[in-house]
Amino acid sequence: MKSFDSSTIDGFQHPINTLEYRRRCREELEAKGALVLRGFLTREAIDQVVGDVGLREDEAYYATSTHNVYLTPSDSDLPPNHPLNRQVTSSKGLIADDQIPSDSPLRTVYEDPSFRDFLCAVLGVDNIHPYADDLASINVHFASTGRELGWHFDNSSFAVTMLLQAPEGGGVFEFAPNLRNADAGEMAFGMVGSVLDGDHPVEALVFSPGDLILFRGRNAMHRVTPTEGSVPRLLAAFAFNDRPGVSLSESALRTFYGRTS
Ligand SMILES: O=C(O)CCC(=O)C(=O)O
Ligand SMILES: [Fe+2]
Repeated sequence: MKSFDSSTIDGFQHPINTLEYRRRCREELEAKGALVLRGFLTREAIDQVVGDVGLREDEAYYATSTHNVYLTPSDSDLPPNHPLNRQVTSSKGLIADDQIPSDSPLRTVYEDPSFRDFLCAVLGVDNIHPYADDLASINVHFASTGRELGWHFDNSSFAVTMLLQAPEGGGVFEFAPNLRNADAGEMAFGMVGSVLDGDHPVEALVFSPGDLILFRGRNAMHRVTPTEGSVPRLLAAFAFNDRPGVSLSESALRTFYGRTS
């Protein structure tokens, strides 16, 4: 397994092997539901990644684009303005793990044992594992002008992402923290409705290329506003599973990637 060196992760600003740094990160994630580690990837590594994957935008897959906030089917027994029936648009595209070069710094980071230990310590989990399929582990999201990611809750309990390229305008990550307790079965229809109506306060997380973001999106409703200008927003998403050897189901692969291998 590869191990990171100073050309990939800025270990001076982010001493991920130290207990003290891990504790600070964990406290901040617990307090805010989000943690932004500024300048985590070195400039050199960002340039290499953007150079590699920026060229593959025409290979990006664009999944069907409307969904409710819960990413569940709508319910025709309920009125059209019920949160289960209110549709938002997601128009970003993505490339899958098998389209990312084998020597990409994204892989160096993803596969690094110290990075995984750091994530486990900060997220408070025993172990994390890559997906067993060829598509899900590392993805790069593309949002060219006008493209966005609509309001939603994540299915997974945590997300690990890294901004690679910022657009000239828009592309803002907005969230409404602690909207519900998903494990207690809360749907928070009232508050979800007011976020969709623009009546509930939301926060914006501002991040720059190279920043690593840890986010708990199961209970925090969030979205990315439409990109403005000619520079696409590029974001890497690192996906992990709590058990080894798990693949996304065939139907999930078809939904997210339009193919199964
Ligand atoms: O693009 C982002 O910053 C967030 C992505 C996200 O929320 C998701 O993929 O579920
Ligand atoms: Fe999300």
